[in-house]
Amino acid sequence: MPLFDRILIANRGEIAVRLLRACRELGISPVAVYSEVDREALHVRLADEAILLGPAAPAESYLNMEKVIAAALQSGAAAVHPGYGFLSENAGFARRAAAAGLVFIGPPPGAIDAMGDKAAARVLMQSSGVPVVPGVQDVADDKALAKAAKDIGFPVLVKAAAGGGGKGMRVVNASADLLESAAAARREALNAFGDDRLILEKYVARGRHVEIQVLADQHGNTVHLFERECSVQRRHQKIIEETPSPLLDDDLRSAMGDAAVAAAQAVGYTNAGTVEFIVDPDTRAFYFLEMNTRLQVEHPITEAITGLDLAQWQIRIAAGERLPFQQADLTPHGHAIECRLYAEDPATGFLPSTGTLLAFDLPSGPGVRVDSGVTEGSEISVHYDPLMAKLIVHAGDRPAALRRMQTALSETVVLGVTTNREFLLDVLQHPVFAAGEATTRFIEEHLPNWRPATSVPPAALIAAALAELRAPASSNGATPAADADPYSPWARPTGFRMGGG
Ligand code: MV4
Repeated sequence: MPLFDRILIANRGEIAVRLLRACRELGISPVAVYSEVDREALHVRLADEAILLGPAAPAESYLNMEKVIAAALQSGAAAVHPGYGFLSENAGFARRAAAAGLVFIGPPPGAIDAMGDKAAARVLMQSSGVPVVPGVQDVADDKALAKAAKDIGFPVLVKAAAGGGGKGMRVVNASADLLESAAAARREALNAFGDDRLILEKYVARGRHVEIQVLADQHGNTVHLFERECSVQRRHQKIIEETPSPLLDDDLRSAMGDAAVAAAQAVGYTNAGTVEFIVDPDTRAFYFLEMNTRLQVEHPITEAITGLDLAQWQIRIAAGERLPFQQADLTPHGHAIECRLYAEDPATGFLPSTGTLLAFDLPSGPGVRVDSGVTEGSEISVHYDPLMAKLIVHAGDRPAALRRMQTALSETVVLGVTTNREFLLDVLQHPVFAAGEATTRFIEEHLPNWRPATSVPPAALIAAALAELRAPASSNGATPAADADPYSPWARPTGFRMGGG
């Protein structure tokens, strides 16, 4: 008996492909959805059935709850997996899916809501014994704000209570800037979330961003699957993630793991989730930042060191299965690193780079995994996230994993769009990163205004060269005529090529 007969994958790109594979391996028929610009996309080709949602704009396709639920019902799917982004952390969508008789493959809507409100989450975490950054969550007026900031001590961080992932966040270094920054943050938060409440926290500068993966079934079993270090980010976009974190020892790992499990249990969490912490490398104190109530982009490195398929476990848990292991049964193995290959141009300040993929050669070999949503010929458009592929390596220890990633990136060839490949190689080779000491300020402090060492020829030139290579205009001996040598094995109809001998 399969867990579900059919599952609708409400996403696109590499994560849709990843989830389609999980369905197949569980004997479940995967159904894709797509927008008008994704008709030829890989996730559409790999699905059993694909349903058109509408125009490219997310609001008219992947973000449209009504259309996604209608597609699920039309296909006869029993469950819907939201992937990451889009509808994945939308409690309203989880409720509407359930009301339509669909299993939402994710946490209960109440847990999404509880973690979505950063002010309420801070209070709940504190009362659950999970350390939070010194700060306040209810500042009635400017006077109370000024007093709170003075008590906390500068620098402070102003965050939108309804925000997350760094949206609506502002560092304030001195009291003179406080009220202006707070007012700007309020406007931004009101605009983006329709909610202008703020929280104020001590800013842990040069901290380490370490997150803990949790997994909880619907029978009261919650475990953690160790940490991922994600300190290397550019404008809150993660670039490189690794596990184990070079900063943690077994005691700190265990304490953070326990705190993450407590955080999950405090909101009645089930399914896969991630508890984000900031760690002060000087004191080794750790503080809860937020919980991401979805499968994350960087989940494959956890799969590498645990040997568990997180996407499959999400489906099993949603179907009501019990986790067959306890915390004591889990041991991490080796070291895993992920690099995100983005279609973006370092020369324009990392703006998305669009175009047709003229060549797309991906690495392989022992301990190398590639999760990609595109192939040669794919169009990289402005409509969606510019993540093209994730390169994941696994090796016995960190130095071996670093060399394996450098090899994988060296094998990677992308023509037609500009990528961050060279930037990734330079981060890996930087002595601070190589020493395992990169903080959340690594890029701004060590690679500001980065430029590639070599320039890439224009796409038109590459296209012309590739066209010539693949379909030569004049015969140059590269493809000899079949009758040139009647004794050539290539001309024989029953030769070794036919597999007959
Ligand atoms: C912080 C912090 C330091 N101190 N909060 C960033 C995303 C969101 N999840 C919370 N984030 C942070 N919150 C306090 N009190 C550091 C980060 C942070 C960060 C900040 C600036 C630039 C890059 C960063 C990368 C990861 C985390």
